Amino acid sequence: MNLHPIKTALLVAGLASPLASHALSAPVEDVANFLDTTLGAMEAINPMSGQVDDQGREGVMTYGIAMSRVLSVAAGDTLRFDWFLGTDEILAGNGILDFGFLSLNGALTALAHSSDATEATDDDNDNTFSPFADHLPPLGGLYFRTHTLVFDTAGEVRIGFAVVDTVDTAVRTGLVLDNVMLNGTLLDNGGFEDYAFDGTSTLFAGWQTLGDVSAWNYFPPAPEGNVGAALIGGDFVPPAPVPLPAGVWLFGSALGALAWRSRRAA
Ligand SMILES: [Ca+2]
Ligand SMILES: [Ca+2]
Repeated sequence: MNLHPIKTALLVAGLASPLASHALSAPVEDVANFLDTTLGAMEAINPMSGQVDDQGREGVMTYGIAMSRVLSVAAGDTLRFDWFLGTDEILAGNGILDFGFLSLNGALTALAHSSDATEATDDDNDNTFSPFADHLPPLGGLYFRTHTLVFDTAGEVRIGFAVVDTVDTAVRTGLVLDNVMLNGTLLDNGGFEDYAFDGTSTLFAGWQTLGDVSAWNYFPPAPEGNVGAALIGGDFVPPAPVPLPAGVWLFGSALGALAWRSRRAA
């Protein structure tokens, strides 16, 4: 009995898994599938759509990172979250715009793109440390913005967040989230704190993730507790070709979407 082919297959699958690696972003097609949206909907909010960068390269969407969860909401419920965008694209100076967005059952709302991040992270040399060279300037004294929305109808809602690289994946842009609340109450682990209970991380418990979602404990500080969730694209080294279909990145969004659709159809 020769087990070598099986071992090889498992190794390849492990390398391709974002849960195992935490170092990969996902093909943009998989971001669309994961959020139950379409490439067309994403392209509609792509700030590079129909444009080229400073080297004449097309502004196509390349790779992305996403997280989501399903909520049961009543009509009139209010969702709010704090978000922040940082990037190295301004420093890189290639004229490339990466972008971050919100998805509600596949309907997308742009949050910001890399040229919205226009303040140098350490321009006063006070050693405030961020992974990014530039970030959103403060608004009303706050680095994190608050986004609030009200649900018109009751039902299951998949809320999702993503950041997408355009043109290439060579330079980082990140969307940071924290303080996700429904009707003024923090969702269970809507604050992304890591209590590491019994050795099990609670960082992203209750959330589904696609690609390299990581802990944010840098400048500017998370508005709730000590940690936020960071969706950071770029710095991506394409892996060697693997014999797995693109759909392996999809983590179970289909069931929630189907349930929601059946309710809508009823
Ligand atoms: Ca980029
Ligand atoms: Ca937090």
